[in-house]
Order: sequence, then C-alpha cells, then structure tokens
Amino acid sequence: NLSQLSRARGHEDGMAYCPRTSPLIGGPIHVSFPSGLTLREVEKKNPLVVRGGRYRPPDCLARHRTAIIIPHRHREHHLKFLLYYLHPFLQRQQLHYGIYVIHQAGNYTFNRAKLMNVGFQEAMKEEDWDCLFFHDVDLIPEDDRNTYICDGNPKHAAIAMDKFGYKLPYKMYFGGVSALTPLHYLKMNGFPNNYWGWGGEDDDIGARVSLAGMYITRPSLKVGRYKMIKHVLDKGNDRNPKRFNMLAKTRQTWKLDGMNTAEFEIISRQHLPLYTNITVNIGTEA
Ligand code: UDH
Ligand code: NGS
Repeated sequence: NLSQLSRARGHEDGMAYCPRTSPLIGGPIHVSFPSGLTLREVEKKNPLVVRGGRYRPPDCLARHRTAIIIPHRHREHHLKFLLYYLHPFLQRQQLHYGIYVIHQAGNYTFNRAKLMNVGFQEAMKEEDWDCLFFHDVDLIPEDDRNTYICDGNPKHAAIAMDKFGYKLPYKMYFGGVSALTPLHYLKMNGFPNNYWGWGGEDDDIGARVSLAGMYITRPSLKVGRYKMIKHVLDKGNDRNPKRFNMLAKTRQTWKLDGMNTAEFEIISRQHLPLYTNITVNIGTEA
C-alpha cells in the first residue's frame, strides 16, 4: 500500500528528481584491466553501494530503476572487471539500480537465455524495476552516455563492439547487452529456454521482438561502444548444432516456450556487497 511504499522510500521524502541528463556523465571511458584488482578494492571505491549491489543517488530522486542481469558460470575474473567499471558507470548516470548475477549450478551445458528468464523473474520479485539490462559478463561499456535506461521498444545496447570493429556485425544482431521493460519482456513471452550451448539464442530473442509486434532500438555507434574481455569458448558451452533448425521455427515456438514455461529451482540467493548472487538449477535438455 501507498503509506508502506512511502515509508520504504522515507529517505527520499521531499527530494527533487535527478536532472534528466546527469551532470556526472563524462563520455568516453578508457578501459584497461589492472592486474591484481580485488573485489574488496571495488567495494572500497563504491562506498554508497549497499548489500545485494544496490544503489540510489544520495541527493536526488532517481528517474529510473534498472536491474542488471548477468548470466554466469566460471567467469569470476571477468565479473570482477565488469563490477569495477559498471558500478561507477551506473552511479554517474544517477540511476537507482541493482546488479544480479545468475549463476548456473552444475556442469551441464550452459544456457544463457534460460538464465536470463530466471534473472527476470527473481529480480522482479525483489523490486519494481522499470528496466532490465541483460548483460554478458565480458562486455565493458566504453562511454557513459550509453544510458542504462529502457526505450519505448526493446533496446540492443551493444551496437559497437571492439571485436566487430565497432560496427554491428549484422542488422538483426541482438547479442551482448540488451534492455527491456517488464512489459516488453512479457509481450514476447521472455526468452527461449531450450538453447543449450553456444549460439542462436540471441537471434531467437531478436526475432521474438518483431514477432511480438515491437522493433529494436539502438544507441548511436559513437556511444554504444563495448570492449570485450578476450577469452576462448568455455568448457560446457560448445556450439549448439541445433540452433539453425530451432531458429527456423521461432515463429511457431515463441508463444509455447519462454517465460510461461521456464522451470528451475533456486539453490541460493546471497546479497553480497557488490551484487545479488542467485544460484540456480536450470535442469538439462529434454
Ligand atoms: N557465460 C558464462 N560462462 C560460460 C559461458 C557463458 O558465464 O561458461 C556467460 C557470460 O556472461 C558470457 C555470456 O554467457 O559473456 C556469453 O557467452 P560467451 O562469452 O561464450 O559468448 P561470446 O559469443 O564469445 O561472447 C564466444 C567466444 C568464442 C567464440 C567462438 C565462436 N565464434
Ligand atoms: C551468430 C550467432 C549468434 C552470435 C553471433 C556473433 O552467427 O548467436 O554470431 O558471434 N548466431 C547463430 O549461430 C545462429 S561471435 O562473433 O560473438 O562469436 O551471437
């Protein structure tokens, strides 16, 4: 109810909204990967981040509430660098935000899209987020004018990645980092649950956007820039040989497979200093 809500937001009573454009935005960011960086140091650099990796601007009322959803397994090294850059980046944008790491339990084949479904459902249980950023762990934004807020249509934020020469690799590419409101997400029945292994799930998600009557928006090439932390294909994430056949059928399958059919079991939920860690058993391929 309303009075509970206003008590919960007590510290914000009477606070003015943050400006539409944050005065803290600086533009291009030089991204490098300092050796020996620890999570403890990242914590020290972000004293206003509270348990679970949450933050609200201290002196104005945020206009946007964004959850970052990161699919994860065996990439602690990448996660550390992402947190190092992402926390200050989001704070400069004066967002109310929270960071969720969705950790796939066990050694069964990785399933990026299903982990995103888990992230959506679990994050929305905790707070009334108005935007969700689905974010690969190895992509570091290089310009803080790339604002982590949602558009009227699903947004593909990672338009310019260094590994593609800072260009879009193909017109329908929807991989890396994307942003949807809860309404967008529900309209397209979330993401597919049955892409096990590498490839195609992002194309399926992109196809769902148009099948659900929406279209993809993007920031400019100048602003939507990302540096990828170099790595090889992970163990347990081999190329999915079924992806082409599955993609050919998205039109028939998107309403039958997605948020409405995601089955999983939460193993633990930890509110760590810099992020909320959700470990989940997502099962195996049917
Ligand atoms: N991820 C993990 N652990 C894994 C696999 C994937 O955390 O074992 C997550 C992570 O957030 C990653 C995302 O899923 O950023 C996407 O997986 P990926 O980085 O393997 O995919 P990407 O296409 O890179 O970015 C693949 C590198 C080798 C490509 C060879 C085929 N061209
Ligand atoms: C496409 C994949 C996408 C992938 C993109 C970029 O071919 O999942 O390449 O890959 N689609 C299919 O395989 C059907 S990358 O250069 O990052 O390895 O995201």
